[in-house]
Amino acid sequence: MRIGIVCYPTFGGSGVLATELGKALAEKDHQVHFITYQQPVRLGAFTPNLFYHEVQVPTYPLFDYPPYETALASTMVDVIKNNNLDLLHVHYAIPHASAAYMAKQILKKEGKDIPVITTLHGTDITLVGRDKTYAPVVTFSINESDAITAVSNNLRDETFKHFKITKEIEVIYNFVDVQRFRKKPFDAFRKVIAPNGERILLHASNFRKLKRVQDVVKIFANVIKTIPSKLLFVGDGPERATAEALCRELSLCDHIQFVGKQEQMEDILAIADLFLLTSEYESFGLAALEAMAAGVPVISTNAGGLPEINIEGNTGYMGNVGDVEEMSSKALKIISDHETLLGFKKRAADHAKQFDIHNIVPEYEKLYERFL
Ligand code: GMT
Repeated sequence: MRIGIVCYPTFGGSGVLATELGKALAEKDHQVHFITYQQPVRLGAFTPNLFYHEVQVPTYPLFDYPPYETALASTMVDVIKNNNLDLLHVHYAIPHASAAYMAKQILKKEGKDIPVITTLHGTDITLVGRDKTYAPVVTFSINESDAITAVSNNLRDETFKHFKITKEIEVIYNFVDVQRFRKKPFDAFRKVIAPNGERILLHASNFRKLKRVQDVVKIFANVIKTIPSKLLFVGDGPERATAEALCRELSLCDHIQFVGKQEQMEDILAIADLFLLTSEYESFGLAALEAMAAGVPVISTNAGGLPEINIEGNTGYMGNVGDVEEMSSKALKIISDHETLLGFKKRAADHAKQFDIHNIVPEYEKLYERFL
């Protein structure tokens, strides 16, 4: 098949998932064309069957806001026509689904019917998409897609709750390449972070408000009172400064490191003992799934789709949003005792296998085949 993939090229979960999907499809001999404004961060080195088309957005003194969506739709038309694509798969509704609708209409006039599949990822529905500034266009373009998928049952339900959707939404869970995340810890790296054998706690995100990163610091402050430990923050974003300020306020700077955006998550996860995800909402929580695949148990909130991947008392534990005390005591339950920790690590790794790339990518292929 010849497939166009449209996504955000950044470190966000939707872009990561879309990129990994494209790479997996290319390995299975499909021809994959990424259409984005920048090379996706996880795309890596050149691979046969993988193509990248950059969306150029010319500026003009008249434009306070250069019309990205128009440039995107035009690039879609160009790439679909010149590469004779069979279908277009857009990740994250805004503005990808509406640009795809526009491209589809243009191509229809020229006699080509291009099926459009829209995958909903989370904030395109629960936060940004619901804003009345965007909602009419989001609703319309989702309904005009030939197929709609959501990354969890929770996101599917949220979409029906907040938008007048007239079509079926199919749930295709996010996936992880289990093989890639099953890495042996690099001892020298572990020693640098935790020189005295301390437990290593980890949080990775884009530090948006909704991640509640201050709760991560507060949980760590409770944990370190009982268990010698270190906390690693991976990623960057608007709330990083607030989290750093809280570390200083609580005199925890010697035990917490902010390492910024990192591409080799598997190497970092390999040395971690516990992953913390304190979000107010996660449609799925791909970062938590990657942690589990690396054998790292998860303490998370029970918001959104997180209970669909983090199994209470099995792969980790959950707490209500903001309930720092509950999440702290559950964190201690996991890491206080070596045998208990090993049990959680093993079960987390085993559970992640059901979301393995080899199980989920065929679901997308089956969906695509329906439109050929
Ligand atoms: O969580 C973010 O801030 C990034 C966001 C995105 O759109 O890139 O992630 C969303 O999509 C991921 C991949 O499907 C999910 O794993 C995340 O849970 C979801 N984020 C939210 O729902 C907040």
